Amino acid sequence: IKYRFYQKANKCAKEFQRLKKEHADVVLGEVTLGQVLTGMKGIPLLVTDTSKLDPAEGIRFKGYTIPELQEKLPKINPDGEPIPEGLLYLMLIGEIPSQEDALNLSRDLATRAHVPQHTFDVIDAMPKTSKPMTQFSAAILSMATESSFQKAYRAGVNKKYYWDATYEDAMNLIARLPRVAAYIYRRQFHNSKHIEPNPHLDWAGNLAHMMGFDSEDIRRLFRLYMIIHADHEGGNVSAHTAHLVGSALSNPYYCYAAAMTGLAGPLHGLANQDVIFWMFEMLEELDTDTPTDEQVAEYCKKTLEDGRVIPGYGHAVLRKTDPRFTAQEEFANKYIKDDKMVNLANQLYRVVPPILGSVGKIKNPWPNVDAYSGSLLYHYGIKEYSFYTVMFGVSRALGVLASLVNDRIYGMPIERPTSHPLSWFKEQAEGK
Ligand code: AMX
Repeated sequence: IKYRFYQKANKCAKEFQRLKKEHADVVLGEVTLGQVLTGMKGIPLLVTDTSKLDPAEGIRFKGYTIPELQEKLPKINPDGEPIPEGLLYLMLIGEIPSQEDALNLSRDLATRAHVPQHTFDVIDAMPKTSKPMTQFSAAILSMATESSFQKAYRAGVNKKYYWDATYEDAMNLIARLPRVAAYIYRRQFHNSKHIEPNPHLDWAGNLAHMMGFDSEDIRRLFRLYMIIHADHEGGNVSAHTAHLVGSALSNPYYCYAAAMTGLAGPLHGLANQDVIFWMFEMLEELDTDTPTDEQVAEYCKKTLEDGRVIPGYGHAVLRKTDPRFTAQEEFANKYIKDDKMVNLANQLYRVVPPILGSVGKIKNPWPNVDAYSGSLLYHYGIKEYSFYTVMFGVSRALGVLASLVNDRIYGMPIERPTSHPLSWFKEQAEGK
């Protein structure tokens, strides 16, 4: 797999270097003050090959939509969802893998899954009051002791081989994350009664197993979950953070720990916890499990009046319903009958968009991935929602770390945009 990756990526690396040399003066567009003051939205600044996000259509991974991936990627169970290892292969190599390729990658990850004891010690040393995402980020950072990249750099390896050690770190880290996540889950919510990995299970199935869930239904959900959260092009906070930190040649463990502290923000990955928290808050305040549309609408308006966001709705790029939301909605329609939280997620989809649309300033009133994921996990018995963002973090490693290996094989330089005091921008807009 590594050799196949090298053959494909090396061609792109040469293209990257050629474009840099021959076309550095090409103008890509102009930057408005509005873009600077609204989080650099829409400025084409990053090279990311794993996936591309279209505002209307949503995400494509190497050109494939989510429904196409569900159809084409290899499955273990023909009635189930594809295994995420197939998506990792696609993002690394650019081709839909055969069943054998996906299973080989799965086995490769299983052989890399050993987590060092000191990582468990670091987790155990933290108070149980520390958030699961705090424990997750610290655990990832603690594994930097194992970094091949750090060792290679110290040994003076030529920079044209940095990608090789980065690849090793990326694959080792991806392989270990399910064990680390499940350890945090069992420590926090199951009295530290840990469950050893089963080397015969796939990556997502093993995460479910180590968390204590062994049904085929949950494996199906986890495989879908791990695929839809795996990547969202390069500009989102977690992906961009890993890329930025990596541009200083920090090792992949540092990069991904930093990315996870970004994912832990409520406007990004923490929204998947906030949604379910807010839904329960609503049911409690309305004192019913089956509120009317009018009651839900009133509650949403109150949330806005209180100066809070409606979690799970809106997006910095998307301008339509997120296809990751739709994939989960279809999953629920197929496999779940009459569940309180799933019903409420469906009801919110009816009620929230017109309310957000009427506010005026909100560019996208439609739901994102986080509006549904918590309801599904809750339905299948994973009720500890302070853990949900950790699951997002396990999945996001697939795309972000595949991109990081690309960054090193392309020979990407240190990232260093220019900043100015506010007065400079004022002068540009209004003169002295
Ligand atoms: N509820 C209330 N207000 C919202 C809103 C929502 N769901 N979405 C956007 N707005 C507000 C913004 O806060 C902003 O207000 P301001 O001008 O007073 O600062 C205004 O509308 C314009 O924002 P925007 O250009 O439409 O969105 P953005 O790119 O600034 O922010 C996002 C995007 C996702 C942070 C925002 O929609 C939001 O806060 N949503 C709720 C949190 C959420 O679901 N996050 C998860 C996103 C997906 C992910 O990363 N997992």
